[in-house]
Parts: sequence; C-alpha cells; structure tokens
Amino acid sequence: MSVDTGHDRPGHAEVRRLVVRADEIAKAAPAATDPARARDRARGVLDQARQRLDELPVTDQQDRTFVDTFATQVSRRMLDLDGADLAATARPSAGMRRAPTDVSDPVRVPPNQHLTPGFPVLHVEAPPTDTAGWSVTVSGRVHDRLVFALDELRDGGGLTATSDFHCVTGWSRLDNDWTGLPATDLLDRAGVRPEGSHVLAYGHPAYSANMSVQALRAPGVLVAWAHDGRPLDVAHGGPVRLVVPQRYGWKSVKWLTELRVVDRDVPGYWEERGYHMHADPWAEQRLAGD
Ligand SMILES: Nc1nc2c(c(=O)[nH]1)N[C@H]1C(S)=C(S)[C@@H](COP(=O)(O)O)O[C@H]1N2
Ligand SMILES: [Mo]
Repeated sequence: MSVDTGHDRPGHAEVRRLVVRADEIAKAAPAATDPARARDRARGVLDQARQRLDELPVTDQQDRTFVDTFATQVSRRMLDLDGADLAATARPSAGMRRAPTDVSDPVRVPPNQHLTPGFPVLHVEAPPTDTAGWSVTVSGRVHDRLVFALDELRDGGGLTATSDFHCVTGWSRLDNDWTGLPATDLLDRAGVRPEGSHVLAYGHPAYSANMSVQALRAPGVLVAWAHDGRPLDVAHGGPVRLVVPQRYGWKSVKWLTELRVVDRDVPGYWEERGYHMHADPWAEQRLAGD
C-alpha cells in the first residue's frame, strides 16, 4: 500500500499507522509463542482502525475514496487473519474422508486458495439445537409458495454430485460428495415468476446470502442433507444446507430455512458487511470492489 503522507488529512495518518501496525503484528505472528493470540492482537488494532474510519468526516470525494479504500484494506486483513486461524485447525474430523491436498492441476484450485484435507467449521452464531420438524420454504416471486418437510425433500433419494468447496478465508476442500436435491428442482416446483431474478437463501438463525436465480440453477447446486455418504453433521449445516460450488463458501447457506425469490439483487448477511455480491472464486471476488 502506498503511504502518501504528503496530502494527508487529519485522522487519515492515524488510520494508516494502525493498518501498518496490524501488518507488523500479523507478519510476526507465525513465529510468536502464541500465534493465535498475536493474530487476535492484530484484529484488535484493525478494529481500532475501523472505529477511526467510522469517525472520520467525509466531506468530499477524496475523503470518500480514503474511507472506502481503507475499509476494504481492513476487511481484507481480517479475512487473512481468519484464514490463518482456520489453517491451523483444518484437520479431518473423526471418520471423515481426507480430501486430496496434492493436486497439481492448477485448474482445480482458484487463485490464492490452499487445500485442506479436513473440513473447517465456519459460521456466525450457534448451530440449531433442535432440528426436529425442519422444513425449507420456497417463497417470494413464485407461483406457489411451498414448504418442504425434510422427509419430502429426501423422498426419492436425491442425487449425489461431487464438487469443490472454496472458503473466502483461503481454504479449499476438493472432491466433496454432496447428496441432495438440485435447487433448480425446488424452484421449478414452486414456479419462478417472470420478474423473479435473484434469490435470498436464509439460514438459521439470521443468516442469508444472495445469488441470481441463474446461479441457483447451475449444475451441482444442491439442497443437501448428506456429505461424503454420511448424514450432514449439524456443524456443517445439517439437517440440510445449500451447496453452491461455483461461489465462495459463504453462499452455501447452512441450516437452510428458506429460498426467497426476489426481483432484484438484495445483499445478504456478508454482502451487507462488505463482501462481494457475486463471489466467484475464480475471479477472486472476495470483497465489494474486487
Ligand atoms: N447459516 C449459516 N450458513 C453459513 C455460514 C453461517 O455463518 N451461517 N457461514 C458460511 C461460510 S463463510 C462458509 S465458508 C461455509 C462453511 O461451511 P462449513 O462450516 O461446513 O465448512 O458456510 C457458510 N454458510
Ligand atoms: Mo467462508
């Protein structure tokens, strides 16, 4: 990052200083006695930078550009720190098949992703404690609002599709066998109205992610209840989750409750917090503006 102190406005230098400080701590973290704690300290410094950014007066385009640029810089560093934490815990859990990590084919791995043999668990808030009576609703701009009980979804056995999973924090797990119902089938059963262009997928407890109807109709996009031949762990989104292999993992909504068809692109949970609306891992669409 360029440190252009010549034209600095009040407060800008402070933000720059905090970001540089966070970088210094993060860079030293791997060699620290307690790397995770060092990364926490770096997060603390980035939080301060965020707070300063929120307080900065925005009077013209130059201010706006500064705030936007540094907000993105801070988010990106937070992502890197989260990725580093997860890399340390990305071992296969008991009974889980090791995913391949020695793939030399660069076409398999999006830029700046590393392969993990395990399946890190990642979510905000807590998993549901009671999943009895779970259902998935298809609603919004559809001809028939439908509520699918879990047994109705699983009726017929669904299909199994193999796909790779790419988390925006930097890990990828290859060759996941997901079993479920193609999301496109659910949309067809409800009947998408002509104006229905996008979908908000909702998950427990107040999570959501947006995508186009077209993205949800892509091959391999499943409403899935099994992974690698076993019922989906609650940690990984059981009893039922969305799987969207063509997007970063945050679009693969766990504990799926609803697919809501809407008539424009509405940001979901992470998209409201600065993540990319589209989230194509091959184009590295991690944060807004990428
Ligand atoms: N309901 C819900 N779904 C979610 C999330 C969440 O916080 N809540 N996190 C997302 C993110 S960021 C990722 S990378 C994947 C992680 O799935 P995993 O825990 O099975 O690895 O779930 C996605 N789905
Ligand atoms: Mo993620």
